Amino acid sequence: MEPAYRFMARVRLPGGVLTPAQWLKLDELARRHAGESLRLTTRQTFQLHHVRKQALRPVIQGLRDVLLDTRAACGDDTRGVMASINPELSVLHAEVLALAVKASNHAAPKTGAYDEIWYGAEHRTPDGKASGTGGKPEAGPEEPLYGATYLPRKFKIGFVIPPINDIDVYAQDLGFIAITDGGELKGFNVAIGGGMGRTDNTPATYPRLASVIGFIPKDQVIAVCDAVIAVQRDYGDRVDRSRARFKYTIDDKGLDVIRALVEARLGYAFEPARPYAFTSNGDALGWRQGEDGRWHFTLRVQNGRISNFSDLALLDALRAVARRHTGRFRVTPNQNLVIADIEAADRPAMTALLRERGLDALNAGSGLRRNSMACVAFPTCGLAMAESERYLPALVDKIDAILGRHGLENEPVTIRMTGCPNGCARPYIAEIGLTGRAPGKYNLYLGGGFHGQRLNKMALENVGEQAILDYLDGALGRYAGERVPGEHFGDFAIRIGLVPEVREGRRFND
Ligand code: SRM
Ligand code: SF4
Repeated sequence: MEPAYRFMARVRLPGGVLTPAQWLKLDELARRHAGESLRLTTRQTFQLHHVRKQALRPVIQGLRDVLLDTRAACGDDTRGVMASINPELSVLHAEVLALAVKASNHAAPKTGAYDEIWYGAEHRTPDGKASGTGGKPEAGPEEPLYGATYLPRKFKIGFVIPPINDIDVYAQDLGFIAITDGGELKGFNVAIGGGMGRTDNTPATYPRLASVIGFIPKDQVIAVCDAVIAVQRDYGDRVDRSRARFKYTIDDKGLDVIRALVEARLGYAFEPARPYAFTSNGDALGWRQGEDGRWHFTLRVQNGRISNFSDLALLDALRAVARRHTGRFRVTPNQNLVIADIEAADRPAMTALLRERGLDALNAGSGLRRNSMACVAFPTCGLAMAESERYLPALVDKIDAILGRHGLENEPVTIRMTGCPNGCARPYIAEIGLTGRAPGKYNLYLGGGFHGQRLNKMALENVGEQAILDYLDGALGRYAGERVPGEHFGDFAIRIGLVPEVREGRRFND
């Protein structure tokens, strides 16, 4: 008898876009195999938790029925490729999404092992003998991008459309910042070397924001992916996994050296980066109209968790929406959901359905709650040291009371919590960041940039709830009284010296 092993399955969903039929299949698989729960992630996809080992094949084959898979969702390869949501920019979104899908398909490992293991597919050796059915396993062609050794570590790609930095482009190993002219996509500024993960009490590990190294025309995206990934494959640290991410390769060898290596592979130099501006990294909730006239409703999903809760049957409600919906869904990088591409004539019926099912009420809440995000942590994450998803809503209730006392309840402030220093909810670029140290204990960080442009800095180490609330009461009280018009809390925290500004990842632990 084998122990009842349980697994998490993560779907590959470039740009977070899916059809209602795909939603209904995910819903069915969640009900049958994953504890009646779906989890939207910070990289715009779905996780199914608590999947029994025997159910993994039915789950992965069920995904295949609706043209989904879990390829490269984990492992030392190119992970889920992100793309900005921005519902208002329909044409640009479609073009950038297509590039994100192309990059994801291009970078997914080409091995036949996935099909063999999960679909039971039979592979044939060059002399025509079957493998995977008791025959001698096929040696398999070498991976065109990954070679025999894959990458030293995970590698993350994202496409962003200014002015909304919803994907947190500076947290990507390789980020493409869309540059437009008169609404037409011209190309991308390329940003390299972003990442969040760190280890407590290990100063050699740190979060780092990606560096913008130049501009490329849009037809160069795949070539740039190949060149940058190859440089990390060949120069990344394969000895110390805690320093194997691309950000350390760049800092250890020097940005100019890495840029030159990438350019040598491309056979040309980057053009100078072109101007762009971001305004926020959050989602604009509620109804928006695209330039093609169709409507989009962005729904806040608390920490991405979709279950039938005691006060709201969210899984059932979204199944009802999927049954009615004729457009698409978009998972946002902030763990929210866009019910997208609704024809104007269908909007009244969708509005009524959202109200009837209690979904419209989910978008209420303070500016802090609307900009909050937590990683999964307990009970499923084996690396968690403290609660996150299950705790942040209660902590926000308490901070909301403080905000109310200071008249700040509508002020947008980003708060992100993780159950350990790995940073899965990108906490080191939040205005208020919390990372777990032990049950009930967190590091508190302040001073992150409102649109993801600046790292924050530790203000309190390894403290409990009351210390966090007391500190925030003082800091937010001063913010209410002393801020200059339009000043964000993160900027304020630095201006008045609550924490020093972190200009470089390497200085994060100073
Ligand atoms: Fe993550 C590992 C959950 C986005 C940095 N992450 C994990 C694992 C798989 C734990 C493990 O390795 O055993 C977590 C599964 C928990 C569970 O029970 O489901 C986990 N990460 C998540 C998700 C689900 C968080 C969420 O609440 O949404 C996100 C899934 C993304 C996806 O759909 O692909 C998630 N993880 C991120 C991000 C944010 C991002 O990519 O934009 C980061 C920071 C960015 C970065 O990579 O630097 C992130 N996860 C990590 C790390 C630290 C990597 C490092 O460089 O040190 C680990 C641990 C590791 O790789 O060793 C990790
Ligand atoms: Fe788990 Fe840590 Fe990632 Fe949270 S940040 S999901 S606790 S690995």
